[in-house]
Amino acid sequence: MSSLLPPAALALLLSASLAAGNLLENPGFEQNASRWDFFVPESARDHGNTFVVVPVEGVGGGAAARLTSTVISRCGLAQKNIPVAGWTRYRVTFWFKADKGVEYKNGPIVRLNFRSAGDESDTDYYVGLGGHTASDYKEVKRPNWLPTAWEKVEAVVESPLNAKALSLCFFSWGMNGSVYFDDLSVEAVPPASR
Ligand SMILES: [Ca+2]
Repeated sequence: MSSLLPPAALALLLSASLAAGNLLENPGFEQNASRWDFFVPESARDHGNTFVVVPVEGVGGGAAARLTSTVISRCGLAQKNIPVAGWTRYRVTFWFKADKGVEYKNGPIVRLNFRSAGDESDTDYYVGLGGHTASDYKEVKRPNWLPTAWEKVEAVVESPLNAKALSLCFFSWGMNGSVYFDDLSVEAVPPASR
């Protein structure tokens, strides 16, 4: 018994899935922590930061990621070295909520780091609540409050001309308490919709 597709059809499916759609793997934490790196900066190593996947609190009821700090701190969830094209617009999306009473200096921030071929330096974008985007995290607008129900955040950024790889980190940035992320996404914006 064989339900396998012929190789040509499989290749077509694979190229179609690479060309469009979400570039992140396990974007909704339904495969637990698979593919996600928990990043804690050196300066935050003793802040009691934790990452767990909670099974029932996600957008629409599935799993979600919970990041917890015990003081104002920074930590995040990363996927690295995703192949990308140059001079292309990418839409980054995430859903976020916080426990009531979370203390914060910054908020949820996703950092997109584009690496370029050759001697070009890296290009970073920082996206916060409301889709506020800046090239420095200090310039991302501090939110007036943190949502305690799921809120969708999205922004579109353009890759540098020579971009070849993208690394993303979804941060709890300058927060004390538990916050949640789910349904994370980065996808190329089709040129037709420019
Ligand atoms: Ca989920």
